[in-house]
Amino acid sequence: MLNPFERLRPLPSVDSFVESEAKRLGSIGGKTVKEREIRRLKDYRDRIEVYVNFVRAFPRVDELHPFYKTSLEIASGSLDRVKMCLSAISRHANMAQRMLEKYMVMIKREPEEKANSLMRAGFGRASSILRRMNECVEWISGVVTVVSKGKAIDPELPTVMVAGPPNVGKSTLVSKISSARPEIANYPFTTKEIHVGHMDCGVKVQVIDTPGILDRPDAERNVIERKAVNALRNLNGLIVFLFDVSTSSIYGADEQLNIMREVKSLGKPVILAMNKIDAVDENMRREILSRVGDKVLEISSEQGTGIPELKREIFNWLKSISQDPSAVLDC
Ligand SMILES: Nc1nc2c(ncn2[C@@H]2O[C@H](COP(=O)(O)OP(=O)(O)OP(=O)(O)O)[C@@H](O)[C@H]2O)c(=O)[nH]1
Ligand SMILES: [Mg+2]
Repeated sequence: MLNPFERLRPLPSVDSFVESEAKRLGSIGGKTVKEREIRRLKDYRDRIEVYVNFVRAFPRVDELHPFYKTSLEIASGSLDRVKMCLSAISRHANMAQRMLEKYMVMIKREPEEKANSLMRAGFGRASSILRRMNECVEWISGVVTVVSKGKAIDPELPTVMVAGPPNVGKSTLVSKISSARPEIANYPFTTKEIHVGHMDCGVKVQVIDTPGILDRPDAERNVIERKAVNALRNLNGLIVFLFDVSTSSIYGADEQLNIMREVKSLGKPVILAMNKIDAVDENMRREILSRVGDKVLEISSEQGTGIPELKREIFNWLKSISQDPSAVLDC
């Protein structure tokens, strides 16, 4: 499945739409005056379809996969407002079209000398109806600009999600094990979007780079963190949780362990790995090892240490969920 918003394009604002249609009128002729004025209104009616088609092409909010539904909620701030605006656009576009049809009938019935003024009255009334939806048109166009650019994530593919606090080396790891090439930099929140790449383990595996998350309640999380939490909550798969155990780690063991607990509470399979083992802070390493309880890999995403073991764990997980384990080859 592709990003369901991928094909949507922002709408023209009503003002620019009306203005460009007004300019077109002069180029529309007809054999008689009546025919010309009717053709002008018909042209306008047909072009209003751009708004009707937009609403038709917009995925049904309640039928979206939870991951994409939440992406829309994060981008828009309110799914109710999305629904309200879609219905307002559809309603006003339809009303404007009906109004134009009414005037077309009137032009047909009335004497020819009234045709031009009726055309202008119809054009004006339909345009006023459209203007009432302009706030929604501009707002939803902004939302569409954001969501249409979202990476195409397939909720049905086997998925490995790399998660953890900011700056722990998630993007570095994703770029080592998959085709994704996310930006890597030595500051928190370098990754602001969900990125996706693939790895070939005989079967195609989707690898997701998530933004960092901080140790704080959901309600206090910023938009970037919410994108990560959305992927972790709403996509099914294996989570690779990274700790930064280097001497330059920004976060202490407590914060990192709290975030790990939150991620584990999602109830998905989790592989734990201490990253940056090449620049290890021994105290941090020992503290995390002793407090985690579970198996923890020791890796250096940058230098490749421990990556074969990590891939082996991914391979084992993949085999365990596969309907045809013999199709799973080394990752
Ligand atoms: N020494 C060492 N540095 C690493 C390792 N992995 C990543 N780094 C460095 O850590 C910094 C952060 O790396 P990123 O991969 O951008 O970290 P991230 O977790 O994706 O960061 P955000 O997207 O900001 O959350 C960069 O300067 C990397 O070069 C490692 O294994 N060892
Ligand atoms: Mg990153």
